Amino acid sequence: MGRLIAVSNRIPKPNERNSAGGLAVAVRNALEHQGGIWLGWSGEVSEGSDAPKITETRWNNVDYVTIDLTERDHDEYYNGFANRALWPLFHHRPGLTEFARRDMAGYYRVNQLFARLLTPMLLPDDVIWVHDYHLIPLASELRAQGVKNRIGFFLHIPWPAPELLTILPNHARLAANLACYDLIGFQTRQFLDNYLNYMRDELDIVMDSHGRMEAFGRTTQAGVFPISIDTEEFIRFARQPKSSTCRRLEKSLEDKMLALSVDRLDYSKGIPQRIEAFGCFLELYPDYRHRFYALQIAPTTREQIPEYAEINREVAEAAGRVNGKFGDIDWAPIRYVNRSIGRAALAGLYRSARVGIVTPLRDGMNLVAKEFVAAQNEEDPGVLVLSRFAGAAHELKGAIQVNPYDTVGMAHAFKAAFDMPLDERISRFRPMLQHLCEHDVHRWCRNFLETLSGQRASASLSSVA
Ligand code: ADQ
Repeated sequence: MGRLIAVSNRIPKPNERNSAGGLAVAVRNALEHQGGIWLGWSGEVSEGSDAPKITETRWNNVDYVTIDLTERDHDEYYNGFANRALWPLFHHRPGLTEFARRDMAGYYRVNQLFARLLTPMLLPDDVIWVHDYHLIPLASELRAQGVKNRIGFFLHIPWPAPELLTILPNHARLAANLACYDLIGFQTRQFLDNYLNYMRDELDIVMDSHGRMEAFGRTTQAGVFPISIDTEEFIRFARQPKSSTCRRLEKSLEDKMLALSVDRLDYSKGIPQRIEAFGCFLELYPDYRHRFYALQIAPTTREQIPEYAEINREVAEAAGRVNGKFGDIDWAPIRYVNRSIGRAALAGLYRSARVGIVTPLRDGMNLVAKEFVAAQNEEDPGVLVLSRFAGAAHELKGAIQVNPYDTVGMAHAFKAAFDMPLDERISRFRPMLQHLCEHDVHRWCRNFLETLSGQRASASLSSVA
């Protein structure tokens, strides 16, 4: 087998082992095993428009190649087309979608830059794996440079329903760009179906029973590859002696129950809606006053984008409103922490919580839901309240599933979660943990790469294969 070439918008630092998430660990393991290259943006923005600065670091059999973006590229490609057009639209928020032709041109320009940089580094039997919505056109740019290697793409976020995709002026070009890959991976069957329905209805291209289709003179294959976590590692983290953060939290809870939410501060995560649902819960069930704390951990992300400043304000206001209305001199229901927490400490916090509340309005997968389950104490597990619109809902059937737009429904679900007896908590938890032990991120990585390199006859077409 040839080398593996991974390409993603951001890449982890080569020696940053403990802080890297499951995805970074799994991709890095595969890279170290096969040897290869990981190419991505350095996270730095260079001033002026000189030739981009490229940095190469070799570490454990892998070349990490990063490139700085110019201010203009950063504005148009990253903040613009990727995060103000594709991200909101793919999360079904057309009202937040800002489409500018200038940004689209920047998006294609940066993809072309990545392709030009990568092409001379490639050997004929290298296998290329491209990640996420920032880089949809990369295969078509590589093909334009004459690259014949096998190229796979995994979309971490949802693929939208066809009628929403067609809002994008360049929808046909984008869908055709995707067809330049040999393998296209989606998180769920629903997102795959959205893509296939678009291809059938708009372009008259139909998939066979193996997930293959003939499109634009080549054969491409699509499948479902639900991403997961490094389950074993997370279980280990959660069983370690409690961190000082965790001890401080537990002390501050006194005898009250903890409902925990952990998200990036993003409008797709449903954070203000969830806080309002706690207000509704206290209105409907006043007996629960003084009996729990709802802790929301949500570090700011993408702060240069106006919609993210807005969500920051909305969350702070919602927390203030609910605390003002229902709080007392010695208790306030909502605790809001606007910063990130390390992975090992996070595992301990999940384990301290009676309820995990993961209620995105729309989410490709949501790894927090899986981490919460893996971190639980088998003898006394907490309850997961999970949005039906998270990709994870297709797998975690033991969760209490909710509609995050239904405030009253969520309030009832919080009550059911707080009240759930131990035997029911255990019977819901066990199959979920078993599923996560069998379907971890390493299996996800293997499945994708074996399908891409042709070692598996066909791609899986379901979330629970
Ligand atoms: P994200 O939208 O970033 O990822 P998610 O899957 O929930 O969302 O989280 C990714 C990682 O970030 C998790 O390991 C989690 O622990 C960590 N994280 C989130 N909030 C944190 C916080 N407050 N403090 C510390 N760590 C935090 C995108 C898609 C998802 C998809 C992933 C992977 O939007 O749907 O699950 O990619 O494919």
